Amino acid sequence: MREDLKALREQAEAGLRKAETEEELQEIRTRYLGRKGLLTALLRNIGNVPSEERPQFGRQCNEVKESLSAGIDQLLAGLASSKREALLQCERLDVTLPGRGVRHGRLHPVTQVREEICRIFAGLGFSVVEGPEVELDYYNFEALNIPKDHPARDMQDTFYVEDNIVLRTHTSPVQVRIMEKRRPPVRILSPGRVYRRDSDISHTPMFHQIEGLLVDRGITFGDLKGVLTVFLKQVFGEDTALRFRPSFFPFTEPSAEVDIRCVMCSGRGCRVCGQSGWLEILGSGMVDPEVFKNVGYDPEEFTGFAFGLGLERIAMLKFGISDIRLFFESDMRFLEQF
Ligand code: 2NL
Repeated sequence: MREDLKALREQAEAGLRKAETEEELQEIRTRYLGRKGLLTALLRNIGNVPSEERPQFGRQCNEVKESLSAGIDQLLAGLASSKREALLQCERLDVTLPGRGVRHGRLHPVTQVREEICRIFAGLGFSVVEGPEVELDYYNFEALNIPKDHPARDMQDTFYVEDNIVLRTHTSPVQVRIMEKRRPPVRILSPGRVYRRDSDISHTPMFHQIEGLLVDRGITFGDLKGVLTVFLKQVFGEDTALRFRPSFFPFTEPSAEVDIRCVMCSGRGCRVCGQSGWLEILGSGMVDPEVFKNVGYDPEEFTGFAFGLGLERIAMLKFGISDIRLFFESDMRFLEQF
């Protein structure tokens, strides 16, 4: 083999051994086998080769060309297959793995209790009404028979926004507003946030209340007892014993607090019921005639009863929770239990 062809072959083979990428291999192909490549040039100048060596030189050139081309193709194929192999490795997917669980949300315990109570009263013909949390002094106090200098204002420490504007301390003002607008019969339930300046293990400055109001001709204390009995037995169980105890509210007369037999100790006496065997659940009473006069109802024509309860307290008793502040800490470990 002529020296120039031999040198070219060795140079090209050394290049192939060093090449690591597809680009480098394509470059070698172009450099030696391209239209302006080195081997092509050698063949083009075959005229300079003595005529008796030409056939052999031509054949050898073609052999080098074939072997070089085959070498390049083989290396390219090798690169392509290891690239594919790497891709398969990193895209590997185990279809037999169990799926990732979807974490379900759930209703806050206070929401659960609110919905349950609203559902029970909906069954008794009550409809849900709502109103402002920032309320006029008039609707929160005056209209409910609690005048400015009345000692009852001390019963519920109030957040004042302005002179005559407060954060409502109960949801009764919503019911007053409804009575101003509608003639009896009225059967309403007003759930919502209320605010009092109070904070300890059983009080938070904001808590949730539900009040109910029923007004019609001929409504008696017997209706109050009947409706609240049906309601409390549905929430706490048919066998729950009840107790109606005389009480006082400026907006009802007579007034009664309703107790249930302690859900923790069944009346034997425990820490939750303060050894009394009874739990205070709600306040209630026959709507005071003064309140009716304030909304333009004739107390000689209409009577009615009203009641109010704290939702957190009900939820604490229902779920056995001992600290009211847990409801407002958004701790998932607590909330996920209900
Ligand atoms: C309690 C006591 C009560 C009422 C709320 C009421 C509303 C109107 C007229 C008369 Cl518009 N009364 N509401 C009556 C008695 C008791 O709530 O301990 N709440 C947590």
